[in-house]
Amino acid sequence: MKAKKLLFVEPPRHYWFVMGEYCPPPTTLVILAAYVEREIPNLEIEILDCQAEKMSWDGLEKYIESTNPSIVLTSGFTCNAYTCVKTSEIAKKVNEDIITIVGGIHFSSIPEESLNDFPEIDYIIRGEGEQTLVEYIKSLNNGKKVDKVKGLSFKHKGKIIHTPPRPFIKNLDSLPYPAYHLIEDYIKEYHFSMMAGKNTRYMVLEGARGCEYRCSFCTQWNHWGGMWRTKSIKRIADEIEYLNENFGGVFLWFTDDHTKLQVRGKKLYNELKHRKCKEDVMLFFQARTDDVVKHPDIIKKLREVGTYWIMCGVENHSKEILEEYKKGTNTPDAYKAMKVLNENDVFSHAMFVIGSRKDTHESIEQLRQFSIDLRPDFAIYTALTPFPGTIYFETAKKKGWIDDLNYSNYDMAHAIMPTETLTRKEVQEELWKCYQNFYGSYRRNIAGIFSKNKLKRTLYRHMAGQHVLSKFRRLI
Ligand code: B12
Ligand code: SF4
Repeated sequence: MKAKKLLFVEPPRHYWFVMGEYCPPPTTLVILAAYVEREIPNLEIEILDCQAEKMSWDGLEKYIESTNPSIVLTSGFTCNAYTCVKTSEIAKKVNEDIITIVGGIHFSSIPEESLNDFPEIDYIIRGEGEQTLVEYIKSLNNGKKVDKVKGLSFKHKGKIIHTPPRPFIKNLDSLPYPAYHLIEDYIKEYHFSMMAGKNTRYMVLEGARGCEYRCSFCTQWNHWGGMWRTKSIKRIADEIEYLNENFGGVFLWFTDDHTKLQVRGKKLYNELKHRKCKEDVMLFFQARTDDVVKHPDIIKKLREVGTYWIMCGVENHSKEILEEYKKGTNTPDAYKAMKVLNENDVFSHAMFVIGSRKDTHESIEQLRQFSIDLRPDFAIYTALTPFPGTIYFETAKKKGWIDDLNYSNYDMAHAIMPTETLTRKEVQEELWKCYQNFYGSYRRNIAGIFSKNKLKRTLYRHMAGQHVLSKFRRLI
């Protein structure tokens, strides 16, 4: 069989209630589709975004029936991996001959388990997807055996085959621009109400892949081979300009897990400062607290070229817990980082994790107090989640700590494990108390709702309007 038509599907999904109402572009799919489009020009390629189309599972089935693709492809991480399985199941129901392919961190981390549990998945593309996907299609279309393609997992005569891992792409600038042109009809739908307002166009772009740190709860470093690769600064600035000028992208969220201000911050400022788009865009980055602290001057400069929002993984106040997480940061840096962001009018977003084995009612209470003392504009509390592919997952599995094996709950809002002294239910309750403590404060809410800062006003109205607290309460 030859592949003539590829259908990339962003399935119907639940959004993450903590961050309210949003519709994200299917970033992974536009990145993959662009590469295939360039490398195999005669292929018909389509991206169906069920979220933007507001299409149900029934609608998806009818769509697949009417378009008859040769291959259906989906991407997902742990909490939404089931939507990839369901999409593959529907494709097979419509036509058994449709080839189903999935990829991403979750499936790459547990290919064996996934192929055993879900016979509707034909292939898992592990790790970096672009080259493996193209080689797979070329092999298929040239009648060659696919077992020579690196980075694939599949079942053959009842046996699971994992081909050797694929080396990573050396130069990320060699990747084409994401194929937003394939989803042009949907573009007006992409927004992130809480972060930028319903009418501000939200797009996601990639400046780098991977991370050199080794946090025990994080999947990213492992997925990307424990290294950090960046596009050139010129290329990053060109992409910002491209999305802004061609597709009206304004709120631009960088996927980069480790921004590395030290290496790229100043250069990015120099590259953007002469470009007109800097006045129109709102850039969102993730940064480590130690990186922010070392470079207050760069934060100031990046603010001048459109950086509105920086998210820092503060994680915890306790030295022992930070060590357990192998985070390599400390609390003095957390205080300084929030101060640097606040002083430079960059919206400060701090992430916290509760539920370490050593956590007690008292230690979580201390974390709550710490998170208030830090004075971030926005605090998000999460439950320690043993994502497949993390060091934590392996340990937790071995020691029998995992209480909830339903991956659709692995969204960091559900408690998955107890601690040494708290039950899972108590961890869930503590999580609710964290939000209650930060967002239930009458004084802070009034100050937030009437803040001079537009982002802060939008955020506090969202927290009140979306009933985030009561949604957390319901999880207990
Ligand atoms: C942008 C983003 C979001 C956005 C929008 C995401 C979206 N479009 O749905 C928002 C803010 C909404 C979001 C929400 C959440 N997110 Co998020 N998010 C990201 C982020 C920063 C970028 C994703 C991205 O586009 N990456 C770029 C692409 C190119 O990388 P990629 O998907 O891995 O794809 C490559 C390969 O993996 C492979 N591949 C992947 N899929 C496929 C499919 C096929 C067919 C093939 C061939 C290949 C292939 O090829 C690609 C190119 O090489 C990632 C971190 C990261 N850097 O990836 C976190 C991340 C995916 N999010 C994460 C989490 C936990 C969440 C939330 C639960 C909330 C939270 N606590 O942060 C919610 C869940 C939402 C939901 N219910 O679905 C975790 C997932 C961990 C895990 N193992 O499950 C990540 C990894 C962050 C982290 N550091 O841990 N997220
Ligand atoms: S949590 Fe952040 S710093 Fe730690 S490994 Fe993951 S991406 Fe890197």
